[in-house]
Order: sequence, then structure tokens, then C-alpha cells
Amino acid sequence: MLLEQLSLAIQRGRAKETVELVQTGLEQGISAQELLDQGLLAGMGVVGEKFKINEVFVPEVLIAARALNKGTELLKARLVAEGVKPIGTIVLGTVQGDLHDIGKNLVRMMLEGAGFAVVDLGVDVAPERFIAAVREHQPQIVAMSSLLTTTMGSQRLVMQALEEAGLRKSVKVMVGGAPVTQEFCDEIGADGYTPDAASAADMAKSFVVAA
Ligand code: B1M
Repeated sequence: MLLEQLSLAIQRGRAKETVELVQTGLEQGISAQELLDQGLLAGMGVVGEKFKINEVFVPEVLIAARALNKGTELLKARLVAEGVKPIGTIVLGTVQGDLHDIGKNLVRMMLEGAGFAVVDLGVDVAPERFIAAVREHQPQIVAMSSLLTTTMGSQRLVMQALEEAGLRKSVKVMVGGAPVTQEFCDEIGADGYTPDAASAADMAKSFVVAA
């Protein structure tokens, strides 16, 4: 019951209610893992599905993500104490020359909502910064966003940099952004393209499950 209410609070983007329900849940002895999986992430999953079919739009997703963040903030210490680990690590960024970050931030929220730890490198990320982040964080996945036709080429440069650094085989690479296509993904040798943020989270999950 409380878990269902928590899921609904996320779907409705109610941050205050989310925090109250998480607090009550903890007081009732529900584990942080259950509150996370069956409450917060279940709610964000529903939002992601609705976003995919245009039943909700960017503002609703952002509001739901804000509520999710409030809820997870409260759970963080408990999750660490309970030894809960993220399902994988993803290095994410908008590629060099590109300053668009609204879509990339949605992708991050969906990935976090799916249980990943996301190292967000921000915008205008040069290939060498992707490489340094892969060396430092040893992610399972590198995810790149590009909103300009002129910066799609930067995704190719990251692929080349990964090869040259001998890191290509250690990660799956996902690409996306409005001008990016499956054809382009295949051409540069990336592992996956998705047209929207919710599908990106689904694909990322499938990569870590298959590994
Ligand atoms: Co710019 N801009 N912009 N812009 N801008 C576009 C992208 C453009 C299509 C507008 C147009 O001309 N109609 C056009 C690109 C044309 C092209 O190359 N094909 C354009 C241009 C030309 C430019 C400038 C060059 C303009 C200028 O200065 N002359 C300049 C470039 C700056 C730079 O990056 N170097 C520029 C600047 C800007 C602002 C700074 C003003 C601002 C960005 C603010 C910000 O991001 N913080 C901006 C904006 C807001 C837009 C539009 C209006 C909206 C983009 C957006 O946020 N969409 C856009 C026109 C439009 O789309 N109507 C436009 C909403 C967002 C949720 O969608 O990012 O596509 P999107 O993300 C989607 C999917 O693509 C996917 O998931 C998201 C949704 O689920 N996705 C992934 C994204 N990344 C993914 C990664 C994945 C998987 C899925 O896996 C890893």
C-alpha cells in the first residue's frame, strides 16, 4: 500500500509527499531497497513508459525526477548501510562542440531511475575527457548525446579515441540525440541507438543483464 502510494507520488511529481512516504516507510521498517525498487523506481518506470508514448512530456518528467531525487537523497545513507549497489556505472556526456543538455539530462534521470550510477560529464565533452572518465570510473557503458548535425562527428571521434586507448572492448557505447539515427550508430560502430530517454534506460539495463 505505502509502496504503491510512493510510486504514485513520483508519477505525480509530488516531492513533499514522496519524502513523507519514504520517512514513514523507514519508520515502519520497510527496507531502503524495497522503498527504492518498488516505490521510487517503479514510479519513475511508469513515467518513462508514458513519456515514450507521448502520454506525458518533458516538464512532467523533470518534476517526477525532482521528486525521485528528494526521495533517494533521504535513502542514500540507508542504502549504503544495507550494502545496496547500483546495477552498473555509466559515463554520460553531450559531445564536444555541443551545448544542448536538456535531452542528456533526461537520459541521466531515466538511467538513475533504472538504478545506474551515472557519471555526468556535462556538455562540450572532448574525446579525451570521455577516455579519462572511462579509465577513472571503469563503467560498463559510455553514453553520448548530440543535438547538432555538426557535432555528430564528435561521437565518431570518441569511438576512435576508445579504440586507440585500447578501451573499446571494455564498454558498450550508446548514442542518441535528435539528429542521430540507427544507421549512424552502425556506421561509427557504436553498440546501441535509442530515440528517447526511456528506451535508453531499457537498453542500458539489457546490456548489464546480458554481461
Ligand atoms: Co539549439 N538547435 N542551437 N539551442 N535547440 C536545435 C537542436 C535545432 C534543431 C533548432 C533548429 O534549428 N530547428 C538546431 C540544430 C540543427 C541541426 O544541427 N540539425 C539548433 C541549433 C542550430 C543551435 C545553434 C547552432 C544556434 C545558433 O547559435 N545559431 C546553437 C548551438 C550551440 C551549441 O550547442 N554549440 C544552439 C543553442 C541552443 C540553446 C543554448 C539556446 C538551447 C540549449 C539549452 C540547453 O540545452 N541547455 C537550444 C535549444 C533549447 C534547442 C531546441 C529548441 C530544443 C532542444 C531540446 O532541448 N529539446 C532545438 C529545436 C527543437 O528540438 N525543437 C534546438 C528537448 C529534448 C528533450 O530533446 O535533446 O532531442 P532532445 O533529447 C531527446 C532525444 O533526442 C533523446 O532523448 C530525449 C527525449 O527522450 N536523446 C537521447 C538525447 N540524447 C540521447 C542519448 C541517448 C539516447 C537518447 O543515448 C545515449
